[in-house]
Amino acid sequence: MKNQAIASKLLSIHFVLHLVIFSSVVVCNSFGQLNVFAAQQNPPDPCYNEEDESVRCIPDFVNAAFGREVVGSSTCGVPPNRYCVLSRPDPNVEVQRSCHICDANSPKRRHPASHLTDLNNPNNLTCWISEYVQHPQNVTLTLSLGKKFELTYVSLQFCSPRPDSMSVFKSMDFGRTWMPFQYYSAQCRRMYNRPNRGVVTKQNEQEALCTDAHSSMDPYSGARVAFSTLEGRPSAFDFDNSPVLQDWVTATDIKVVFNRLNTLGDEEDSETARDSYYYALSDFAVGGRCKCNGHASRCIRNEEGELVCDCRHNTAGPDCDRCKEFHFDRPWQRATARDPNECVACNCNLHARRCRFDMELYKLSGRSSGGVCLNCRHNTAGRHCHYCKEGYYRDEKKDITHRKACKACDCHPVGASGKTCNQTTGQCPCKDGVTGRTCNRCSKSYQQSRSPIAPCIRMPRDPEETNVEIIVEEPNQQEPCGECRGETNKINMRRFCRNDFAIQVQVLSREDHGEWVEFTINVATVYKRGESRIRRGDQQMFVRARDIGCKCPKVRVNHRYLVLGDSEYQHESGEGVAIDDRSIVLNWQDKWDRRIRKYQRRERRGRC
Ligand SMILES: *[C@@H]1O[C@H](CO)[C@@H](O)[C@H](O)[C@H]1NC(C)=O
Ligand SMILES: *[C@@H]1O[C@H](CO)[C@@H](O)[C@H](O)[C@H]1NC(C)=O
Ligand SMILES: *[C@@H]1O[C@H](CO)[C@@H](O)[C@H](O)[C@H]1NC(C)=O
Ligand SMILES: [Ca+2]
Repeated sequence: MKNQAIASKLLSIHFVLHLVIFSSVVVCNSFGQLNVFAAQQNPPDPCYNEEDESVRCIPDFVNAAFGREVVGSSTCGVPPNRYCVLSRPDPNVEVQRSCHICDANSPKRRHPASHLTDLNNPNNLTCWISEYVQHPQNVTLTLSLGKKFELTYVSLQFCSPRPDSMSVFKSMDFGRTWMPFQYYSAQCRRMYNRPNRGVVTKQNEQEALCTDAHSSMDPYSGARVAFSTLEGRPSAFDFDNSPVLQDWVTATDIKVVFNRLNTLGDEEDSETARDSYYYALSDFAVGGRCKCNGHASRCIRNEEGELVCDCRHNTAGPDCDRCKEFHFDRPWQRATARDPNECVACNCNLHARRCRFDMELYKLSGRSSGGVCLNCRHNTAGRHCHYCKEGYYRDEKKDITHRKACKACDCHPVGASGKTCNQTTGQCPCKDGVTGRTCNRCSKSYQQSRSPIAPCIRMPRDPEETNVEIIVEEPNQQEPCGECRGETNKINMRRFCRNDFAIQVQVLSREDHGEWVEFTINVATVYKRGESRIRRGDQQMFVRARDIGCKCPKVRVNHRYLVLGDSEYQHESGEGVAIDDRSIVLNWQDKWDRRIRKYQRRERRGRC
C-alpha cells in the first residue's frame, strides 16, 4: 500500500514536471540552443558507459501527442452554430451564460481538433468544440502517435463542463484493435458495468478501472482529468520485470469516447439548454517515452518520415524489438537496469554474413551461445565455419579466419580412391601402390600401369629399382569453362541483399596483365558499398583472365553495367574492385535506378 502511494507520488511528479516543461516552451527554446552547442563538442552516447560497455538507455519523457493529428468524430462550425458557455464563479450566484458563434471558415471562430495538440498556453487556451450532442450519441477523439510509446499518463483539459461518462481506449497495433484503458463515470456500474474505484491485484493488472473521481470537482470550471497508467498497479515498482505492465503501458493510438454529457441537472431534451450541450477540450496530452526496450536513447524520423528508435546494442526494428542482422548468438531481450541484454554477433570466423539462432544449442551451451552460421564461404563448414568442408584441408600456416585457411585436396582422379583428404594433413586416400599427398605417384617398387583401377602395380623383377614415376602431370590449371555461377539477367531484392556491393559503372578501357585483366571504370552510382572502398568516379576493376576468357562475366569496353559482387574477393594489390564468375554483371537499364533505390531503402529498414 505504501509503495503504491509512493508510485503515484512519483507519477504525479512526472506529470507536474511535464506540465512545467510544456507550458514554458518559450523559455526552454533559448536553453535548447545552448544544449545543441554543448552536444557538438562531445556527444556521449547514453547507451554506452565510459568503458564503452552497453548500458540501458531510454528516450526522454515527452508529450507524445504534441503536434500530432487528432481526428474528432464531430466538430462545430459547419454550418456556423451558436454555443453557450456556462459558468458559476461563486456557488452562491446564478449560473452565467455567455454565447458565441463557432464558424469553421473563420480563423478566429473556428475550433478544430488541431487545437487539442497545439502549444498549450494557459493564458490563451485554444479549444476544440464538438457539434450539439444528443443522447445517446457518442463523440470520439482519436490520436495516432505513429509509433509504440510507453505511456505514463493521458490527460484531458476541458473547456466545457466535464462529461458525465467517458472512456479511454488504447491500441497497440495502429488502430486495428482497441482495449479499454480507463473509464470515468458518475455511475460506473450502470454505464460500464464496472465497480466504482475498483482495485487492481497482481491477477488483473491489465484491467481498465472506472472512477467517479472527476465528477466531484466543480463541474463548471474547465479542469484537467488525468489518468496515470501505473497508478495502483502492484507491479509498478518492479516495472523492469513485469512484461504484463510493460505491455499495459504500450500504445500506438489513444481514443477517447465521450458517452454521456453532464447536463447539470437540466432535462436532456430541454430546448433552452441545447446550446450548451457540446464537448470542448483545450488540451489532449499523452505523457510517455518512445518505446525502444532500453536499447535507444532517442527516436528519429526515418527516410519515410516515420518515427523510429535510433537503435543501439546491435538491435533493430522500429522499437529495437529484435536483434539486427548477424547478431543472433542469443535471444533478443529488453534491457534492464542490471543487464543491457545487447544482441551478440554470431562467431563465424569471418566466413559467413548470415546466421540464425538455435534454441537447442543455446540451452546446451548453458545459455551462452546459440548462433549457427549460414552459408559458410571460403570452403569452410560447421556451426562457426570453424573447419574445412569436405574436399578441403586446413592450411595450418593461416589463421582460421583467413580467406584461404582451407585448401583444396585436389586428390588425383586416378591415383586416389576418394576426393576427401585428411582435414589436417591434406593426405588423400591413395589406391594400392600409390603415394604422395594427392596420390599422384607410384610408391617405391611400383610402376605405372594403364589400368585406372590399379594405376601402380608391383614391379615383378628388379626390386632394387626405386624409380618414382609421375602418373599424370599436376591437374590442369586451365580448367574448362563451366557455367557462370552469377549468370542472370534479372535484378531482384534477394540478389541485391546477397551481394556486398552494387554499383552502376561505365567501362572505359581494358589492359591485360597475365593472370588478371584490368579495366578502368567510371562508377556513376554506388547503391551499396558493403565493406568495400568503392567510391564514385574513375577506378580499376580486376577480373581474372580465365573468367573473362570464359565470358563469366562478360565485360566490354564502352558498355554500361550494373555490377553486384562480394567485397572479400580482391585483387592481390587490394586495390579497386574485383569480380569473378559469381559476380552479377548486367547491361545497365535506366529503369533499374528507381527499383534499386527501393531495395536500398528496404535494406536500411533491415528487410534483407
Ligand atoms: C491566442 O492564440 C491564437 C491562436 O494561436 C492567436 O491567434 C491569438 O492572437 C492569441 N491571443 C493572445 C492574446 O495571445
Ligand atoms: C456509445 O458507446 C457505448 C459504449 O462504448 C456503446 O455501448 C453505445 O452503443 C454507443 N452509442 C452509439 C449511439 O453509438
Ligand atoms: C589425419 O592425420 C593425422 C596425422 O597423421 C592423424 O592423427 C589423424 O587421425 C588423421 N585423421 C583422419 C580422419 O584420418
Ligand atoms: Ca489547445
